[in-house]
Amino acid sequence: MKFFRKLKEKLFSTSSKFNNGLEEIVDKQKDEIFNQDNNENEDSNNHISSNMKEDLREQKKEIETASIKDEKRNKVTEKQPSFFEKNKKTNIELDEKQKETQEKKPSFFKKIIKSVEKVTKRRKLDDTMLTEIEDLLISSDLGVATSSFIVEKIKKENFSKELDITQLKKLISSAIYEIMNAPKTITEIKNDQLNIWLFVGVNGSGKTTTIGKIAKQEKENGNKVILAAADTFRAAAVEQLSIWSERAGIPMIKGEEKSDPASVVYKAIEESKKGKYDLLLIDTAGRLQNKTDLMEELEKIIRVIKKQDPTAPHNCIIVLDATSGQNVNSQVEIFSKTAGLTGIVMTKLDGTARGGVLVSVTNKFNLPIYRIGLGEKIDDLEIFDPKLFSKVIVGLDNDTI
Ligand SMILES: Nc1nc2c(ncn2[C@@H]2O[C@H](COP(=O)(O)OP(=O)(O)OP(=O)(O)O)[C@@H](O)[C@H]2O)c(=O)[nH]1
Ligand SMILES: [Mg+2]
Repeated sequence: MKFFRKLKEKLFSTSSKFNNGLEEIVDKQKDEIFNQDNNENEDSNNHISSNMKEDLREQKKEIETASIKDEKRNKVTEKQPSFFEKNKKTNIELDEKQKETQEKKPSFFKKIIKSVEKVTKRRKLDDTMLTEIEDLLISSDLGVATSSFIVEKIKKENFSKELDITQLKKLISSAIYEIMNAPKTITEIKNDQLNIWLFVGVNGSGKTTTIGKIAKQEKENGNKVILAAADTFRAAAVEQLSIWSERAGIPMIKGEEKSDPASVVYKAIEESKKGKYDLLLIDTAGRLQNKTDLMEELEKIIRVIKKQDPTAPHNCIIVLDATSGQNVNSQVEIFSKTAGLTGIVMTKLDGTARGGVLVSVTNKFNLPIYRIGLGEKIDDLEIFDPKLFSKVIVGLDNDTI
């Protein structure tokens, strides 16, 4: 599937971190097995089942027996000159046998090495391994609560089982899917009315870019779309939105520089109604969630919207930058209180190893992920697919699960 490939490529940084981390965790088994072999009497707090140990001992014995046989054959061969003189026929037979053994040797050893590798790349799920998985999840920005939820879930049904890397990935993936799959969607566009969507978030999270991308998508869906440049804070912000409006071929309403953003919103709603638009996308200035004056300005914008349509804004979408990691949690918390969020767009999932933050924020706030941003171009905005996401993030292929 084309989209799976794109998602895999764009989420490479996050998924390769997971992949390498999980491989390291399962691979630890290897070192432990050889340590165990070197020190039979040491306390066996090393996650190897007795069956696996037995297998390895047998394989080791086979290798030893094979090399003893080889040694014996070599000794016979060394003695051969005088022996061969007496019986040339036996000499030829022995030569052939030795050749045969040498030819067989590589595949024999290869087989053993392969089976050793296969056995060593499984690990018994115990508390140590669970802690290592939890640490990896936390370091991949899933947050402490979500990571421990996932680990508890895996522990419940799989404790003491011997797991290989794919099994482990599948368990984590299905736990992530469970979190991401709750049926949550943002408010659909209603016919025969102006739908007002407000975009909020901290500075530089990707609001303006996301609005440009959504405008194009919704225009292609057959909606009559208009933009409002309610970021009057910076002159460049209006200019930036107008570039997107041109790119998407969509009109834009703006106000005077440094004018009250609420007044721009008022004007935009009036004109959108007059022009019988289906969808008004409002761009706002980036504001840090801890700046109370700016949060009050946002409240004023919402009051103005509600005066013109008490059911609006029909969606209030927070745009979050995935590279901010766990900081997005406090952003969602505070913007939720001020603006009553209905959905999330997570941008910059491309090129960051912090994609796990999407799982954490969904688990914590139960808000729908409306779209994900996978790049700076107009088409780099995708519908969020929890099934694909949960596979890609742990490095599974599409045909697994
Ligand atoms: N790689 C990548 N970059 C993105 C994405 N979305 C936005 N950006 C970039 O992030 C930077 C900030 O984007 P803006 O759209 O200006 O962010 P903003 O939230 O409007 O910023 P302010 O208006 O200053 O608060 C720009 O350089 C965008 O090109 C994304 O999904 N991936
Ligand atoms: Mg902006």
